[in-house]
Amino acid sequence: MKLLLTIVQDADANGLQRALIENGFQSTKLASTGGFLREGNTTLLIGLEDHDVERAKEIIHATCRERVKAVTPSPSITDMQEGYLAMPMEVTVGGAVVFVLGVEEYAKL
Ligand code: 2BA
Repeated sequence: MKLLLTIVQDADANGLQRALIENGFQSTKLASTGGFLREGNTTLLIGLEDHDVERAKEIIHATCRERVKAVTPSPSITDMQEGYLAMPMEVTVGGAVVFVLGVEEYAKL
């Protein structure tokens, strides 16, 4: 058995959960925050059989879109004192970041 720890953008989360249910996969949705953008994102825990991993990854890939986000880094105090202006930059986020973890045991107690 495997656990797909799947980080997606909030805008894709409901559609992905719906697509997973339609294809017979269970998932648990957690609110999370990205370390770089410090914006909310969504982490889905998806427990499945080994032979279903590729099918689930296809569903994730088909559902989650890449988006370009504009970010303006917060200047440090030194930067502000020296009059530097923070330059906006663009980062491409998503579609999804997926960690495939081995599951030692799955129990409902
Ligand atoms: P964030 O950490 O908020 O990162 C958002 C996007 O910013 C990333 O998109 C990436 O394109 C960019 N980025 C991240 N760190 C950067 C840096 N040091 N310099 C320039 N750009 C940077 P994704 O790669 O699609 O990641 C989306 C979210 O997935 C991340 O949100 C984070 O919550 C999670 N994630 C990605 N890689 C991870 C990892 N190795 N471990 C844990 N979480 C991860």
